[in-house]
Amino acid sequence: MIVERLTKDQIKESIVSKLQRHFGCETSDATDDQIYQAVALTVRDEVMKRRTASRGERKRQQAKKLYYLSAEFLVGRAMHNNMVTLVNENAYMEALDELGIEKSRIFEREPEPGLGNGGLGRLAACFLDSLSALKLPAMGCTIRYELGLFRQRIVDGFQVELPDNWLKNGNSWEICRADQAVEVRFNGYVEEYVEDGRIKFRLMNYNAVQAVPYDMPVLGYDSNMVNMLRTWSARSITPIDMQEFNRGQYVAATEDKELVEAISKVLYPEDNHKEGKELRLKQQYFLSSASVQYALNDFEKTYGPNWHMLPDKLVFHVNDTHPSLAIPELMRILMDEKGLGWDEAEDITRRCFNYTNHTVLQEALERWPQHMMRTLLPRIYMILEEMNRRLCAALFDAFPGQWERIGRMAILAYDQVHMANLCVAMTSTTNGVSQIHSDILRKQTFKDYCSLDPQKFLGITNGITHRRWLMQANPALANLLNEAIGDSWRKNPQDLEKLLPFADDAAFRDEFAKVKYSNKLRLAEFITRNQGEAIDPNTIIDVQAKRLHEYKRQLMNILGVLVLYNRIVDNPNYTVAPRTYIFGAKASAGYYRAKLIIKLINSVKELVARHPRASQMIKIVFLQNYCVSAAETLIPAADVSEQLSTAGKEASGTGNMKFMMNGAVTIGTMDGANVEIFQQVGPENIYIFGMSADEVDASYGSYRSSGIYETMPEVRRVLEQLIDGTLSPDNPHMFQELYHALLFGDGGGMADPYFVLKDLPSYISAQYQLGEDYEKRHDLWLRKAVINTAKSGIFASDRTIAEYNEQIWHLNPLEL
Ligand code: 26V
Repeated sequence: MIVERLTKDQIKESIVSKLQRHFGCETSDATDDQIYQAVALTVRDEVMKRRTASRGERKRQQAKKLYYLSAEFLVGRAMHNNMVTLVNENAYMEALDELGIEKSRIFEREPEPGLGNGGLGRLAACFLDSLSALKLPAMGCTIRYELGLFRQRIVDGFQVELPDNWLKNGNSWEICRADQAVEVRFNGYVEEYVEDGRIKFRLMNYNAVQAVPYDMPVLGYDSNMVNMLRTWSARSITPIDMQEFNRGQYVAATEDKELVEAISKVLYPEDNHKEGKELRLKQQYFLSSASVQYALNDFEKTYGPNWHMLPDKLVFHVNDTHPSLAIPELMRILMDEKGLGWDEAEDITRRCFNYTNHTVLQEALERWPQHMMRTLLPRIYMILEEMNRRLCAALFDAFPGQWERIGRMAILAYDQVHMANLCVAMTSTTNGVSQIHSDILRKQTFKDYCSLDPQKFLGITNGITHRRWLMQANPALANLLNEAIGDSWRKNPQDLEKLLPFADDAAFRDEFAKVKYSNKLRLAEFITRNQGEAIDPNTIIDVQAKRLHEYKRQLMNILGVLVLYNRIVDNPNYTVAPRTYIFGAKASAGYYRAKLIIKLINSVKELVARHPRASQMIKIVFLQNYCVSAAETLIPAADVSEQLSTAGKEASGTGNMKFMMNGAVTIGTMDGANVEIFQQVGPENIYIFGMSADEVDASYGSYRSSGIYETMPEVRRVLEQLIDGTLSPDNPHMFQELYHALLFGDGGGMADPYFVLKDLPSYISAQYQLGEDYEKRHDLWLRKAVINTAKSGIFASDRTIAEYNEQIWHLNPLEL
C-alpha cells in the first residue's frame, strides 16, 4: 500500500479544519498553542496512516523483534522531525508560510520530552530513528516520567533547577494503550508450594502497581515503517481507600495512590554518577518487569507457549545496567509462571539478552545494597542468589582458590548486588561504544570475564542520526550538499564522502562559509530570545556543550580562557582572533563541585566583560537550559567543538560527531570516539592535545599537580586568581574549594584526579594554533571544516545499527 504525500494545499486545508473542529477558531484568531496542536495533529495523522499501512506486517512475516530497554530516551521534539521523515518538509513549510504562520514560533510551542540526562538517552533516541529507517522491527521501552530532566536557569551566575512539567498541556504524539496494562509487584514474601510434584514459588502479600503504556510513533525516513517508543506510567490499582474516604479522611484516602504513582513521577538527574536511592531501584524494576511481561504476552499471542522459540523471535537489549533486572524477571516468569526448569530458563534468558556498557567511571557502575533488593524484590533476590551460587561454582572451577578475583566477578559480594557483573555473566554479548572504550572494557573493567570468553566482548562505535542532526537541524547545509553532490547521502550517509573533492574548491568553500554564517545569525537570535544577550556572528564560535562533569573538564576550558585574558591584560599589543566561548551544561542537582564550576564560568565571563580590550577579543556565554532543541540551533553554528575529557574517561561522546557533521573542527584529547574522528580526518584536520589514556594510567601514582603550579607561572597565576578575590570580590572564598581540589585533593583522594593542570599547557598551545589557523589561514580552515563534514558519514547511527544487527540482533528488515 502506497500512502501519498500531502500536497501543500491539502496541508493547509487540514490545518484550517483541525483548528475549526478542535478549537472552533480560524487561523487568524488561534493562539500559538492551538496552531501548534493543529499542525501536530495534521502531521500525526500522516504518521499513523503509515503505521496502518505497515500494521500487522511484522506478525504476518513472523519477524523477530528487538526490545530496546532504556531508562532514558531523549527523543527531542517530534513535529519538525516528522516533516523531515515524511519527506515533505518543503510542502509543510510553504503551507505554514501561506497561512501566515510564523514557523519557528510554532515549532517552539512543542514541549520537549526531556526523558533523559545526556549521551546515553540521546543515543537510544538516535537508535530508534535508525531502526525505523532500516525497517527493523523494534520497540523502545522506557518510563513516562511526568517530570523530565529539570529546566535550568542561571541566576546570579548560579544554576537553579526548575521542574520540567512537559505533559501539562497534554502530549499530541502519544497514544494510551490501557488495554495492554500489566501489573508489577513489590515487597511481600516468597511462599514455597508443591504443584505436580514440583517445588514452586509465589509472592505473597505484595504491593501491586499498574503499569500503563503510552506509545509514541517513530516513523522511518521515506517509508511506511513505524516503530513505537513505549513509555510506562505507574498507576495505583486502587485509586482511593474507600473506607477512609467515607470517614471523611480525603487526604489520607489518596496517600497510597500518591506513593505508588511516585514511581514514574521524576527522572533522576544523575549522569555518570550513582546514588543508591530506593525509588530509583523501584523505577528500574517497574520498567524491566512491565516490558518483559508485555514482550512475552505479545510473543505468546503469535507463537503460543513455545518458549524454546523465544530467542528466535525476540531479543532484549539492555542500555547500560539500569534495565538489567529484566534478566532475572524473565527467569522468574519462565519458571514461576510458565513452568520451565532453571537450566532451560537460564539458557533461553542468556540467548535473549545483550548488554551495552556506557561508562567505566567506578562511581557510575551500579551496585545496590543486598538488603534493599531483598526487601523490595524478594523473589528476584532469590533468583539472583541462585544465579550467583552457580556462577561462583563455575568460576571456582576456572580460577581455583582465586577468591579475590571471584569476588570481583560475582553478582553478589560484600553486601552488594553488582549489576554490571549480572549483565556480563547473564547475556550473550557485552558491547563497548568506541574503540578505546571497548579496549578498556576488555583489558581493565571486565578483564577477568574477558579472559574466560573473549568472543563475548564486542566494540561497536556509537552514531547519531543525520536526519535530525543534519537534515532537520541544518537545512541550509543540507541544501548546499544537495547542490554539490546530489541527495543520495540522505539514504546513504556514507555518500557524504563525495564532498571530499569540494574541500579544494574555493567557490564551494565560500558557500560553505555562508551557510555557517547564516547558522551563526540564527544562533544569535536564539540567544537573544533565550536570555537577552548579544553575540557577534563574525567571531569564532567555540562551543563546549555536554553535561557538567569533572572528567569532561569544562574547568580546563575556562582556566584556559582566563590565561588568555591575563595575556591580553598584561600586554597591550597582544591580539587574538575574536572568539565567543559558549558553554551549555546542566549539573546534577546534588553535585556541588559541578555547580561551582558553572558559577566560575559566569564569574570569568563578568571579569572579561569588564575589561575594554579583553572584551573585544573574548566573549563568554553560558547558554541556559542546554537540551536537544537548543543543541539543534547551537551545533550548526559552531566553528570549534571542544572535546576535552581526560583520556580513558569518556566512553564515546556523541556530541563530537554532531559537531563534526555540521562542519565544526574538533579540539580534543585522544579519548572516546575522538580517536575515530582523528582516524577519519587525519592529524591536519583536528587539534589533538594532552595525555593519552596509557599516560593517564601510568601517572596515577606519581602525578603531583603542585609541580605544575611551581614551574608554570601562567598556571600558578590563574590558580591564585581563584582565591585572591579577582573573580569574586564580594566573597574571595567562593572558589577556594576548586583551588583546593586542584592542588591538594579532598577526602584523602589525590589532587587534580582528572589532570586538568597537567593538560592545561598543551591545551593552551593547541588553542593558540587553532586561533592562528582560523585567522591567518582561513582558506585552510574552511578546508578542514568541509573535510570534517565529508568524513562524518561513518558516524551516522544507520551504520551503528547495521553493525548491531549483523553482530547481535539478527533482525530481518520488514518488507513493506
Ligand atoms: C545514568 C543514569 C540514568 C538513570 C538513572 C541513574 C543513572 C546512573 C548513571 C548513569 C550513567 C550514564 C552513562 C552515560 O550516559 N554514558 C554516556 O553514554 C554515551 C552513549 O554511549 C557516551 O557517548 C558517553 O561518552 C557516556 O558518558
